[in-house]
Amino acid sequence: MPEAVTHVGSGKVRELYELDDDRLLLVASDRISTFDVVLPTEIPDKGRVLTGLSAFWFARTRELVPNHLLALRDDGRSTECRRLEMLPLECVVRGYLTGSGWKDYRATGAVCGHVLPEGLRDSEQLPEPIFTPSTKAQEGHDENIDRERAAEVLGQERFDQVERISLELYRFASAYAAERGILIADTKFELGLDPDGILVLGDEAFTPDSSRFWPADEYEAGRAQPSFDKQFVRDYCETLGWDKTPPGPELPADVVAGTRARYVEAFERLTGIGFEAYLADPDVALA
Ligand code: Q0N
Repeated sequence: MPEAVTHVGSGKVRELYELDDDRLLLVASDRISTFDVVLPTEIPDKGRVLTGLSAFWFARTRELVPNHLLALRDDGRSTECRRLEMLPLECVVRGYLTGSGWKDYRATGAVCGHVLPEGLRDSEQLPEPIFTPSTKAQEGHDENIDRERAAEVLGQERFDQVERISLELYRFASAYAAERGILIADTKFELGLDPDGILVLGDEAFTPDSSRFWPADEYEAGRAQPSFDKQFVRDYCETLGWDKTPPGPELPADVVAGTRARYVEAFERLTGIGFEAYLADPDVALA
């Protein structure tokens, strides 16, 4: 008998349900988006890879900051979470200059109020990682906001704490991943408050959907980097002359298989756990 659940939200590729007053169920689907469009073809096990990776990072960062994870379900794609009061901004950390950070830098020389050295190139590593929060847009792209605005929204003390924790999380995970051949160019977290006002990490963490993963052995500043996970999909889409507006194209079997293999490879490299072992018992990600 399935439990009664109320759907409380959805992202492009994940769903959130209410379990009771204190707990939510976060379910990661196998859907994939590219150029901000969800494609009609799924990548088998993608949701399990992302859920397992996120659980792995939650287990390893709990000393830095508590997180919302209560339990991993046997399906490997669903997590029971503590219900939080989410902060009204996205916590973004950038270690490399790409995406909207690169765009803002080229236009203004700064990103979210961080004035950067002159002459940085596309995808270049920053002298230090920077905290670059953004607003949560209902639809469309999140908008970068400067630190003054973010401090107004959160209050200075909470802002300082959120920035410090975000940078600590990024430094920890990016160093760990780099040793395993994956550069985490940037990443996005969602933080919330528990009923005692303690800051808690929610959502997913350090997955390829919430971060840009780049293959370290192909890294070269001065050009756009290949994506560790989505490059086959992007390359295939580019061959079609698709205008990148919905609906997106179906993916052929070889692109699906190659992409699934990249997700599994990211999981295995970062966690050191065989993906089959994760499927047999998801709790190995927490050990
Ligand atoms: C929550 N979102 C953001 C997942 C992400 N632990 C929590 N408590 C209360 N609210 C949320 C969480 C979490 N995580 C986070 N929305 C609500 C966007 N969602 C979209 C659906 O997938």
